[in-house]
Amino acid sequence: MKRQVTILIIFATLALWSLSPVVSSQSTAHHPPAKLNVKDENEVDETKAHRDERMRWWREARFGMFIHWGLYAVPAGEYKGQRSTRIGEWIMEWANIPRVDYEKFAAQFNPVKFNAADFVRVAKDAGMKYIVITSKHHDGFAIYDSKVSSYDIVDFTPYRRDPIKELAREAKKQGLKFCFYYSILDWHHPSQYVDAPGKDPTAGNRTTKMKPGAKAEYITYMKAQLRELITNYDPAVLWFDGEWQDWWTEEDGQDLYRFVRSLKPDIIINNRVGKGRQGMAGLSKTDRKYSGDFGTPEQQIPANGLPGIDWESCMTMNTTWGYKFYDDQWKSPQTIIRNLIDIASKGGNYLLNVGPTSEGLIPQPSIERLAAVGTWMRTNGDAIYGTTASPFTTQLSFGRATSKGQRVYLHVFDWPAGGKLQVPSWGKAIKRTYLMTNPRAALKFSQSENGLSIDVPAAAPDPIATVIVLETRG
Ligand code: JFZ
Repeated sequence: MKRQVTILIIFATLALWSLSPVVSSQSTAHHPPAKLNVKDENEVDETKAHRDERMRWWREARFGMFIHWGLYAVPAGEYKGQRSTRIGEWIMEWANIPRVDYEKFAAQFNPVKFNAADFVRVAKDAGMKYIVITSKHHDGFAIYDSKVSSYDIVDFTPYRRDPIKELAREAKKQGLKFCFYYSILDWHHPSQYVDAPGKDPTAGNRTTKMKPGAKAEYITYMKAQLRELITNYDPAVLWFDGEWQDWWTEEDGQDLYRFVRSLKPDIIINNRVGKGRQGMAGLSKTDRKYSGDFGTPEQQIPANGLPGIDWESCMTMNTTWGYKFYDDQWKSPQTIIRNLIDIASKGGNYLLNVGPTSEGLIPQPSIERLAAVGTWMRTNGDAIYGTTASPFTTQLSFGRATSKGQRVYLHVFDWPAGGKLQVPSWGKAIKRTYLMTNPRAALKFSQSENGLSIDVPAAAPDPIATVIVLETRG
């Protein structure tokens, strides 16, 4: 025992020691690392230029793939004959499944059809620039090889392999950023239990209670897993979730944020690491400074963008994140493509979800929709990647706009009858205008104080969204 304590102390000292140079190289010379991510202009240890540099790839990317994959793919939305309109990855909660019973799904989690190269190819062909996959969801099950838990894919399933290792390698190989989701809420960890009427204490619940004295041990466990994730897979983003527990504080969030950045200084972390999130609208509250680099609207798009605020809307293609075999309420390709445009026109990113099966396949309706987005993006990607929000002060009646350098991109949803597109003025003179598909054929236009009138073809070249490029005079 005494020996274990000594060894622990040695390890802790080594760990702290090994961290310190990373932390200090991250912070500017005169600020102590403790102020990392205290986003007060007077206190930041990171200059605006440094932060812009850290966020650059993410801001340019605009479009990523969310993957919710875990044991919940086995019941796939049905338990003992019971189905629900609720989300699939919450089945341990809505079907009130005790830990010992939920664990049994692991015996059937055998994704032999999983192919990392195919997964990444599907994302890449859709025009996505990054992938965020659930390393551990609320159910506590690690989909990667964790050495600090046996509740993981290698130790607990017949698959006995680590699919995440392959996925991370493939993403790098194909030029996509690889990122992790990680849940703070944990329905399987012994530190937490459910205290709710009619609920099994070991089932899932929206909130858990923390056993007295167990929180430090749980945080140590989380940090050990996060250290594995960062050391072994080198993620570009950590996407936390499940932070709404009353036992999780903003101070805990700031500590966790610092910990993650100390392991990888240029990593990007969402606002669900702390307590800043304003409900499902997801942006950070403004009453004080909160931890996290970007806001996380969920299943919604903010009515207006917020200049200077980074955010990412995450959305499903049907109504669930984790696979449900009977959910057939699929959004149309048009809705998905227009959501991507709408989000970009407001200065945000779009994180679009797929929920693979327990065999390791992305559902065919998702594949088809992603292919349609890819077709649109191959022609029009320039009007999305690296763009910033619409320069217009009001929303355009016919669609949306994005901008980049000397160009404004009009995304026309509702094609005008009569061959003329009327565009409000925003104070810049237009040099030239053309369809994205045909840069050499200039469109005729006239400009006055009231705005711009462009001569366009009679019929919409692309009924989903036709991009018209405006070249401005600066
Ligand atoms: C969260 C997760 O719970 C969900 O499973 C999914 O991962 C999504 C991306 O993020 O969404 C929430 C967050 C909070 C609640 C419900 C869903 N809530 O408080 O009821």
